[in-house]
This record gives sequence, structure tokens and C-alpha cells, in this order.
Amino acid sequence: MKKTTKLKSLLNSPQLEYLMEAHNGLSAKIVEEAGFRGIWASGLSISASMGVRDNNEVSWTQVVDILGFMSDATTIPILLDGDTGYGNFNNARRLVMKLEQIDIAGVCIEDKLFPKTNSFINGTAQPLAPIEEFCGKIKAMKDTQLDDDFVVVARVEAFIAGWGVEEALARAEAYRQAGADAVLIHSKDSDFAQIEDFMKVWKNRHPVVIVPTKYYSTPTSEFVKAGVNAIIWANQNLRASITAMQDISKQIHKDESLMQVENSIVNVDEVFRLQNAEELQIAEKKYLPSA
Ligand code: SPV
Ligand code: MG
Repeated sequence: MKKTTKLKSLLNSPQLEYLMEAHNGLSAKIVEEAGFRGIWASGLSISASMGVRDNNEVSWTQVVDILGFMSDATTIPILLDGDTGYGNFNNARRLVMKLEQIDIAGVCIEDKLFPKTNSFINGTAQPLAPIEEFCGKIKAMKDTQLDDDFVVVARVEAFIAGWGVEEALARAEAYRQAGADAVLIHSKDSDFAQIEDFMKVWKNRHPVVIVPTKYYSTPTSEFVKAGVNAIIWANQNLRASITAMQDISKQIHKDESLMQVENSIVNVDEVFRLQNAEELQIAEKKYLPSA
């Protein structure tokens, strides 16, 4: 099955589905091996892994380069966090064209302005895109895709920007009518109440995706009860790797030795396995002249 078809059916599946964050080829492969059926290529994680801010400091072509490695390393679909589409409708439709070329299954765009700011930084100060303009962007993206199953998710930032459920619903409905395949409702609250209110009125009219980074203590059963279709675990691989790298760097710096750390980290054979080094050894036997 095509990656696009896999993602589309995942978003329309009758059971709750999960997308796990990755930010490079290695983390994408690890997500697939863990058993996930989809990958969230997080803007926050990709930018942080490059050592810069989540403010479109990584250019969109640099994002596409990273996605190429992620796509090559995996067989499950990747949903790109495409921020605002990196400009207006024209930039967004060019993005869709490029994403299809590298087998990315879909893209999520958010109704903010370029250059964007991460939703958890000064949320209320974040201006939203005019609804009509954002709908034009969605339409342009859907008109551009060559593969019918390529997915465009429209992310509603109304709650992030301090608006209430009415604004969130008006935007979600407009984006659904503009052709979005799903809506992502984001919230920075520490509980699920805001989105629960949204879901009560929304009544399963179109797939809904959520990102419970800030309301992490809500049990997943609550999301099922509310009728959520898919959950994005948006940044936990990045954060886990930061913890691991901080700990190991401090320990080695302090000890001036590897004695204490060797058994707490994977051996290099595991690195080679993840890189599929064995395949190259077999290919070398086949293609290189024997000595
Ligand atoms: C991301 O993972 O980059 C997201 C989710 O867009 S959030 O950081 O919560 O905005
Ligand atoms: Mg993001």
C-alpha cells in the first residue's frame, strides 16, 4: 500500500491511532521499529535538532532534505509539520509538489503567519491567518497534489491564540469545507476541557487530530470517549535524546573515562544494524572485483 493511502486510512480508521515524533532518519527508523504506524515530522524537533529555534530558521528546502532521509529510512507514512506552509498559497502548493516527490504522505499546516512561533511561546500574542486566506491555501494544496490520497491536515490555532470554542469551530468547519482531510485542534492548557467542548459540538463530522503535549496527564481513554481520531506524540524522542545526551556528556566529562558509561549505551553493532551496514557488505561482495 502507498504511504499516502496508509496515512489517509489511519486518519479515517474507526479506532484511535497514533503518530510518533521523529526528526531525522535515525529517529524515524526507531519509531517504525517500535511499532508505530505513522510518523510526525515535528517542526520543533527538527529545528531543535539543528540547534536553531522553531521560527522557520530552518529553510523549507532544508526540511525537505531531512525528510528525504526520514522517508528513505522507513516504510510507514510521514506527516510533515509544515508550519504555515512557508509563505502564502503559492509556497504551500510548491511544498506539496516537493513532498510528493520524496514520498511524504501528508502535510499539516497551521493558521498562523510566516514566520511562525512555537505554540507554547507567547501564545496569546500570536496573530492568526485570516480564515479566507487560509482556506485558499488549503484549496491550492489540494488542487496541486497528484496522488488523490496525499493528506492535508489543517491545524486550528484558535485556542493557542486565546480564542474560544466558537472561533475554533468556525475555523475547523471552514477548513473542512475548503478540502482539508482532517483538522488538528491544538491547545496549551494542562487539561483536555477546551478540546472536549470542541468535540461535543463537532460530533465526528470529520477526522480530528490532537497533540497532548501540555495535557499529558489526561488518560488516553478520555480522548477515545471524546471521539478523537489520532494522537500526535509530538516531541518525546527529541526530549528523551536531550536527557540522554546531557547525562552521558556530563558523565564522560567528569570521569575522563568511558568505564562508567559503556554498559549504559547501545554498542556500535546496534548503530551498524540501524544503518543497515550488512546490506552494503553483501553488495560489496556482489559488485566489487574480488581481490
Ligand atoms: C511540533 O511538534 O513542532 C508542533 C507541535 O507543531 S507543538 O510544538 O506543540 O506546536
Ligand atoms: Mg510545529
